[in-house]
Amino acid sequence: MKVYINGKFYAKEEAKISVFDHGLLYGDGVFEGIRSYNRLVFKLKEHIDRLFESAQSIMLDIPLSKEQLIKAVIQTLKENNLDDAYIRVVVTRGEGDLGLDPRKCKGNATVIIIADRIVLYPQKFYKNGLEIITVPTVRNLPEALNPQIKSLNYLNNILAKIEAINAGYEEAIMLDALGYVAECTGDNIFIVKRQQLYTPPQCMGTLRGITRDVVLEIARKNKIPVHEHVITRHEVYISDECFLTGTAAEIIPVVKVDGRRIGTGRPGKLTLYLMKKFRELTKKEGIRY
Ligand code: PXG
Repeated sequence: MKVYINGKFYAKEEAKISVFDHGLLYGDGVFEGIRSYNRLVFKLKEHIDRLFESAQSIMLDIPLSKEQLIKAVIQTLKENNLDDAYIRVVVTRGEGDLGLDPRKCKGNATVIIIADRIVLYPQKFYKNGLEIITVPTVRNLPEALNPQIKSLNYLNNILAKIEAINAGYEEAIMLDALGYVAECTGDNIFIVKRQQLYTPPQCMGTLRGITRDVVLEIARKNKIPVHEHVITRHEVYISDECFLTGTAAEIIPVVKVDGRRIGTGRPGKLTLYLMKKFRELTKKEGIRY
């Protein structure tokens, strides 16, 4: 494996950064998880745009232009000769001292690109659906740390993930501070009711997921009504279908929430249709390398 750090490639064992990097000391940085399918990078421009938006929000200067960063991602994929890859782009505040003050990070931000094989949920979950629960840890308040900033500070999600794992589940619903459904620890959530799609709006403590956007786009193209609307747990419990979206998970059906069977207890028709349409898109869209 070859890892990109600040313009150079290093073997995995040699790919190291300073212990004074504020990405490590404070989670002061931003990241993206991107995927390629058969040498096509899916939605690369969208991911790079979101990375720059996260950086803009935390006043972090990325020392490359968007075009340069796209080229660096492509170069990393070529160096690693992977047909299907999971790509992690990380930009940290860089090396500073032990204080919080980001002005002490005087050098450039650290840019890291890792391309690895994708680790998927077991296939049985796509076939039979996932069982999930709601956990006590609420999603970060937008007024405190806006979930739309894809920052290196993921403890909020990790705490929720720990609660899910402790209870014997793989994924969890996180509520916002008002008690509405926000999203899962690493995925957005959708429900289907009477052939219409519902997903929480971006302003309510959810990441504007790129897979979420793709699903909304597929639905609109195919005249499926979509609503970006607050959702309660009750509405999830009485939904006909439920599924999660994310770059790693793609679209994954949910068949049980907090012990309530969703719909028939099997992956729903509309969910399966969207999964098929999504797969078709990943086969033909993207930047080739
Ligand atoms: N919500 C959150 C909180 C996320 O972290 C998504 C939604 C889906 O967004 P995209 O753009 O990928 O459709 C994410 C995705 C993991 C993992 O291991 C997940 C994400 C990042 C890193 C790891 O599950 N983010």
